[in-house]
Amino acid sequence: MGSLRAILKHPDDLYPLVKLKIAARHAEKQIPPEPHWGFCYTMLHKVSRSFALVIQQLDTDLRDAVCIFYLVLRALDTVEDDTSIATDVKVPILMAFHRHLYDREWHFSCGAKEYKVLMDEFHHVSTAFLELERSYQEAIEDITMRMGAGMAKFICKEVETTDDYDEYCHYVAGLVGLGLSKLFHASGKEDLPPDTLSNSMGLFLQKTNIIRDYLEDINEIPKSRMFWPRQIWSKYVNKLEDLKYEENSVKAVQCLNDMVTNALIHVEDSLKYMSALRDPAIFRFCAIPQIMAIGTLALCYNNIQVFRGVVKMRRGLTAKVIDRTKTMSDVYGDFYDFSRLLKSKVDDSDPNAKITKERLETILKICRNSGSLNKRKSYIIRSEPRYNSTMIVIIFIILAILLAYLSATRPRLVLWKSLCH
Ligand code: D61
Ligand code: MG
Repeated sequence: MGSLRAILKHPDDLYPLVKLKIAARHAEKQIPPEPHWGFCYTMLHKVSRSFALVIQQLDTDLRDAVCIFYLVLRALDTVEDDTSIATDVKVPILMAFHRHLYDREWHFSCGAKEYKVLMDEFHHVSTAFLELERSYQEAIEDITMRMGAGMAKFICKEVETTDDYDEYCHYVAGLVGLGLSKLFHASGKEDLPPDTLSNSMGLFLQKTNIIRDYLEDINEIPKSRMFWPRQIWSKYVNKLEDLKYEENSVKAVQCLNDMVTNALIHVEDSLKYMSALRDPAIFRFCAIPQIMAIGTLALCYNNIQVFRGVVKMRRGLTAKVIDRTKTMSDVYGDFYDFSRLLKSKVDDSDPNAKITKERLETILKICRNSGSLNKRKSYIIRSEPRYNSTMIVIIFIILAILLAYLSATRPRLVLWKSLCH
């Protein structure tokens, strides 16, 4: 019931949360009847925590292509991520994955839970892939080939320098950006942007993931996974895992702040990429994950919790972002708010304080120069809940209606549970 407290603390989260839940249910109801497409969309909802909803909002043929693109790469990543597969088995699978797309019989069992189902029944994904238009197939095949080769390269190589770090992130996420840009272009809805901009979109998301997932990756069984570049962490500790020990807290946070500062480099390109998009659905699909990323960085910066457990934006704030991101003004506004929040956390004693502030200032300036900041109301930076008597009455009525509704239809209790999850 921890989230009930969160809703009481942030009462205006309730409306977007309910709206999001309704949208998710609606999306689930729209799952196509053919068994292979049914499997793909069901799987998409199961394996992608954040991307399923935004993919679902795209128009039909592009949506199918992006859904298959996601599942193919998620399957490839499941092979990469399974630390129990021996290197000499793993490398050839990664290298040949793009060819398996054309073979309906092919499958390779690995991963766990829903990822294992995806791998065991991969024939549904290849069947759906074979029904896509050729231009979509070519883009997906090309990116799968390049990502598989890049992942194979890094199975045998550690992320030493920041250049290695950028190269690894290019393979696993920058290429997704390149592939998506090709798919958007093939749909006839968008121009083809420069590769460097598409790459930055992916790097910004992947670096945020790598920063946030420090503990999960280092504690991976049977073998820890290390993506933080030695060139950065060696300034603070002798071994990457030392960052998680309490006696190194000060160094750990400094290293974390260094990593966040490194990720901020990509914001400028990302904003440029998004500002060139024309289709509203594609725009939302691209913008929502980017806003979540800057929000996550603002939450992680100077936060020792990154080394102790999971640090995530609260569900209500995520729901608000999904609900309110419509135009580039919303993106500038959110980047502005989160950058200001981040800047307020920078302590002058931090070894990178100056460069961090410079990078944030650059972002703030771009947002200010967009000329769209004063048109909006910030919903991100607000320290205390603003209760008034009307609000309390409204919350009470909504809760009463919800409870009455839920107790009348027992199976729907699931809705309430998932809202409070
Ligand atoms: C616009 C909109 C979405 C974008 C984009 C531009 C540019 C790039 C990306 C999405 C990709 C961002 C990846 C960030 C999350 N990282 C991962 O999932 C890691 O795996 C990377 C390899 C598989 C990529 C699969 C993928 C992800 C998002 C997509 C997509 C394919 C296709 C279409 C749309 C979005 C990470 O996964 C494990 C984990 O996060 O738990 C890892 O293994 O490092
Ligand atoms: Mg991976």
